[in-house]
Amino acid sequence: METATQHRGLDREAVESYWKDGYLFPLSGLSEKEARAARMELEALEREWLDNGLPLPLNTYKRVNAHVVIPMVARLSRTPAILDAVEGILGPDILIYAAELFIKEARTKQIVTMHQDLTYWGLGAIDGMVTAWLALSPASPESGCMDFVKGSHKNPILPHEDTFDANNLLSRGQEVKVDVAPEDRVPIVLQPGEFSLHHGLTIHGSGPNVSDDRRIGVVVRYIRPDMKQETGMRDFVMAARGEDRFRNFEHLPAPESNFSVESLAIYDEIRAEQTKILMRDAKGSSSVYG
Ligand SMILES: O=C(O)CCC(=O)C(=O)O
Repeated sequence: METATQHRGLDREAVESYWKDGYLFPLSGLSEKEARAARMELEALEREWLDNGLPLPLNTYKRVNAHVVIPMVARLSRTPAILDAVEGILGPDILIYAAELFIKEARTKQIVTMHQDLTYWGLGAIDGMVTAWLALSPASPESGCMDFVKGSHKNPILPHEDTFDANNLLSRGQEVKVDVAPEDRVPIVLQPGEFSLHHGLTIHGSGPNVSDDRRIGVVVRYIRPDMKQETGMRDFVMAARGEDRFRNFEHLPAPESNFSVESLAIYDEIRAEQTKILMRDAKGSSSVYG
């Protein structure tokens, strides 16, 4: 396990707490005003593009690799305060591995079963990946905020079971085969503009949104450039900060306009490659992967 040697944007205590617990929150990413503006921009995009002839459902683009086709997601993935905190964990060289919008509409049954992110990604049980979850609306137990299990990142990748449940926001509906006691679930309450960080092995999940508002999370996975795709298949990143001296991943351009022809073509290529990695050995199919 890493130790607290780097701490730009995070003090030593915060870095130590991340490595001890496997997560850190709440951290400030955007002001309330900036978070409101980002939510308005997203909701304008949803109105404009919901029924606008996209090759795949809008929800697929939002849920997987949104940074490839939506400039605001690429921009939010490079939010300076988030990168400063990530730098405290990963060091100065940071790549964006994935960015996703995890949205639960008001009063819906969608959940995320307890899981470890790194299970199917082919990157191994690594310390060099951290996820930032940025709230654009209140994340609370009522709205279905994430729950983390403290210290669970010290486990290896544990066995998971695929459920392919339609109410599960995960691609395979995967669930870790471990009983998590309700008292071991730490609710990650965030106000709009705040974010949490979690380790790729931290066991986490979230319940349904029983509130009257949408629960909107911008979820960005950052890696150090020395990480590798262990399956030997092609894999992709977008530059965030510092340098990539390893070139273990193919670099993607940040999109310049929403769903441009070029970015949609890149999106399809990545989706086809990542489906091979993420859905390998799957016994069912996913609505977001092929
Ligand atoms: O948004 C959620 O409820 C879960 C997100 C998640 O699993 C993740 O960020 O790794």
